Amino acid sequence: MNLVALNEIAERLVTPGRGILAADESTGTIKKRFDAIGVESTETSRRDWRELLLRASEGMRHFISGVILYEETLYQDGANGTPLVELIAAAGALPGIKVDKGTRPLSNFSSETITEGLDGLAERLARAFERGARFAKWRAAFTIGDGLPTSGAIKANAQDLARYAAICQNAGIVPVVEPEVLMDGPHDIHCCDEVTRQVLAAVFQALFEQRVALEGMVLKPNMILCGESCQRRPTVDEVAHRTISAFKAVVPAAVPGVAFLSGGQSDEDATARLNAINRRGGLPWKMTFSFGRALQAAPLKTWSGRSENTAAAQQAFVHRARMNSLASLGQWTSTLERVG
Ligand code: 5MM
Repeated sequence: MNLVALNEIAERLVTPGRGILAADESTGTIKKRFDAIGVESTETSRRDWRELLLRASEGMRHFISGVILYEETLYQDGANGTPLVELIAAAGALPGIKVDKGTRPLSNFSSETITEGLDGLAERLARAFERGARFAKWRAAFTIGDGLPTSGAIKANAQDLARYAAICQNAGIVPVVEPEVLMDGPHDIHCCDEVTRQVLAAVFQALFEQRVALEGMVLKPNMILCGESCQRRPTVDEVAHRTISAFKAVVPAAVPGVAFLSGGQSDEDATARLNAINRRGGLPWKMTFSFGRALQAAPLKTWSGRSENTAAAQQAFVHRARMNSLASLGQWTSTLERVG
C-alpha cells in the first residue's frame, strides 16, 4: 500500500473550498429523480444529464474536488465521443466510483439492511483504476426506530465497510466510507446523536481491526439532525454543535477529512449547517460536502430534460457548488443565495 499517494488523494478530495459531487445514483434511484421531472431514464438521458454537470466548467474547476460516478458513467463517452472521465480530469477534479451493489435485507433482522458488493471487488477496482478512478464509495444505511438499529446490524455493516476500505487501499484507491443514519422518522436530534456515535464508533473499530490506514480515507457521514417528521426542529447552531461534539468523541484525528452527505435536507439547510460547522473552526479534520441531492435538485428541475435549458441548469449547479464551497470555508451567508 502506498500510503503517501493515498493520503495525497484524500487530502485533495477535502481541499478547503472544494467538495465532492455525488452523481452515482444507481439505475433505480436516477429513474425516481427523472420520473419527478417527467424524463424517461435511458442510457442516453442519464449520459446527457451527467455530461451537462461535468461540462459546467466554472463550477467544476473552482469548487469540485471529485465526482462519484455510477459504473455506467465511468465507462461512458459524452455526446461527442469524449470519455466522461476526461471531462472530470480536464477540470482538475478526481473521478471516483461507487462500488457497492446497494442494500439488501439482512438475514434474521426483520427490517434492517446490509450493503452488498464485496464479491469480485478487487478486480472491479483494478479496472476502475485503469480507467482513471482514484477513489471509491460504499454506503451502508441505518434506520432509527423502535430498538433500531440493532448492534448486530451495526456490526455487520461496519465490518463490510472496513473490508471494502482495506480492499480499496490495496488497489491504490482511496475509500470514501459512508455510514448513513437516515433522516426517515419522527426521532429527535438526541436520538440521531446517540445512534450516529454508536455507528461511527463501530465503523472505526472495524477499520482499526482491518488495518485500514485512516490517513488514506475520507469519511462521508450524516450530520446530527432530527428525523424529518420530528416536531422540534433544531437550530443551525445546535446541529453544528452536536455534530462537532459527536465527531470529536468518535472520529480519530488521523482522518484527513469529513465530506457530509445531504440526506434529504433542503439545499439551503445543508449549506447553512455545513457553514456553521466550519465557522466554529479549530477542528482536526477538513469539513466539506459530498452532496447528491443538495447539489443536483435545483439544476435537475431547471433542466427537465430539455436541451434549451442546459445553460440555465449549469448556472444553477454552479451556484449550489459555489454556495457549498463558501460553506466549506465558513464564509457563506444567506444573502449570497440571492445575489447569484
Ligand atoms: C447519489 O446517490 C448515491 C447513490 O444512491 P443509491 O445507491 O441509493 O442510488 C448516494 O449514495 C449518495 O451518494 C449519498 O446518499 C449522498 O447523497 P445525498 O443526496 O444524500 O447528498
